[in-house]
Amino acid sequence: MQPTRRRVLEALADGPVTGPSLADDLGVSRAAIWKHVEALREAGFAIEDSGDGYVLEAVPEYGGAAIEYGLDAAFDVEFHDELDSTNARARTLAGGGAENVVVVAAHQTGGRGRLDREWSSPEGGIYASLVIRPDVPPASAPAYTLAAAVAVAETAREFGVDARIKWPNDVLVATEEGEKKLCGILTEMEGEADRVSWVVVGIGINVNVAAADLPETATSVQEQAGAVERRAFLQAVVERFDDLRDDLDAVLPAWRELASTLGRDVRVETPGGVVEGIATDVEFPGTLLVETDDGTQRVTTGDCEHLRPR
Ligand code: BT5
Repeated sequence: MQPTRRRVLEALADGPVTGPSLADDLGVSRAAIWKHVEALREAGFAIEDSGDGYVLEAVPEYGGAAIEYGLDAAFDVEFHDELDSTNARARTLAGGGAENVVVVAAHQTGGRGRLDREWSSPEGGIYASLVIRPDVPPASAPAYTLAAAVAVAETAREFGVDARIKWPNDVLVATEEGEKKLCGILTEMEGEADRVSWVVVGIGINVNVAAADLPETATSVQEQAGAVERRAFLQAVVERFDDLRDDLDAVLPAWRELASTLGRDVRVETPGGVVEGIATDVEFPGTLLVETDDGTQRVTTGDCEHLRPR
């Protein structure tokens, strides 16, 4: 958000405040204040003009300004009502040098999972891609996928959903019909041999979406706990991710706490073949340890299936 607009909004939240006094405080014209107020109203902020001045009555449920308002993380928000894929847009921004931006779309027309699978992206869900430029070797990049899974699972739990993480990138909920997927994460990156240039962490979360509008294997926050404020949900995810990206040592312990995969019989389809056994642990940056008949195998990438219900 443009800095003056942010300051106007903050002043209105502490209001009532009159246009002239706000203009004085911020060192801008009264006309400029009026323009900011109108723009904020257009973005959905309810701003009343009481006898004593302007006051902020309500913040919109979602939208770029709404997400930025009160966000306690070093990210700018780029919001679109519609995009083919927030990851595609984020990659373009990253290629142009952007950093610490979160691209958000109200819905996607070409949302993608791993291996170019489709990601169903109806209105009501959260579709967000974070662009970061961490000073780490490319081998560390998977840690950001795990960090995002932790951020989403912890947030979902705060909002009343019994969410757990399936290695490496799914947030699931155990239901009577088996485990159902609440969120998927798609991390993409570009880098040199020894240093990452950029990482895009794409997060799709089924929030205020009816189960009927999702694949059969999916569930939503709405289905599990009722509709929630997407703005607050996404803010919590971005804030937690922001903390973890600066403290990668904290990722694995938090991930283990929330993992549904550890201790389970798993079948992992890797590019090098199928690995079956008991998942015993994860190692930095996100390697799964599987105890097989032939000893411990370390799996860095693949599709993991939980073989038996917990
Ligand atoms: C993922 O892939 O789980 C990563 C999904 C990442 C989506 C986000 S949305 C914002 C950003 N922009 C994008 O274009 N992508 C990212 P994968 O592990 O390959 O799982 C894909 C599979 O999940 C599909 O083949 C379906 O079976 C299933 N699926 C599709 N849409 C779903 C949904 N909305 N909820 C749950 N499962 C879904």
